[in-house]
Amino acid sequence: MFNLILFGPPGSGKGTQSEKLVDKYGLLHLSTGNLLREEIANKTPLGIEAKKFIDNGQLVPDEVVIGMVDSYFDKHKDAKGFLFDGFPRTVAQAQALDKLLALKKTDIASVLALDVSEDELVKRLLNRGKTSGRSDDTNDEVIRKRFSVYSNETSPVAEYYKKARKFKNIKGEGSVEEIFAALRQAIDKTMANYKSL
Ligand code: B4P
Repeated sequence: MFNLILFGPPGSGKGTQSEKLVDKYGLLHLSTGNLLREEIANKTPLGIEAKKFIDNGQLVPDEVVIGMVDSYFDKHKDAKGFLFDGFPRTVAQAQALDKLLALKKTDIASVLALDVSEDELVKRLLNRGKTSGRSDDTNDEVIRKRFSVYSNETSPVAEYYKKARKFKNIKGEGSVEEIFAALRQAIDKTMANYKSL
């Protein structure tokens, strides 16, 4: 298997680039944000619980997210690799992911982090909020809260993968195609040197 993580703050373009990357590399797209929004749309108990956190700009509790990822793995046993989008968002999630992948005798090949300035992120999210109907994108205060959660709870995940020498920064500003090209270049290089477990 070949597994990648697309990392970055809210609105950095993880969802946008993931769609293109899964097409190009034949990986399965695992977006915890999308999975949570599906649960919310279906009004499942998990979705009803998760909505309270998402509407406040907070992270959904680790055990909920990890359980959801675990059952996604169960449903996709034949995947040749995963592209993790928006997961892991805490160090506890990163440790749980390592354990789940070890059970599958695989690991993370690389973490690609999209760098975008905060001003640009706010602009993108408010813009998306006009059409997406996403409650977490329309309120300036909730957006600011998401950034503070990112810096307190999610940025330590970058350190976790830097220690494992798997972390790579990618310029996340420019056209979607320019960023896609930079990601492809980094992934092709990783693939050429990657030794699976
Ligand atoms: P996510 O669904 O992961 O979404 P995101 O971080 O808001 O956005 P993303 O980076 O994917 O941006 P996109 O491509 O859409 O999370 C939502 C919420 O779910 C979280 O806040 C949290 O509460 C919860 N959650 C999810 N995962 C969790 C976890 N593991 N643990 C706990 N809680 C979790 O791009 C944004 C906008 O920019 C779009 O409108 C796009 O068109 C535009 N854009 C993209 N690229 C651009 C470019 N190059 N130039 C200009 N605009 C661009």
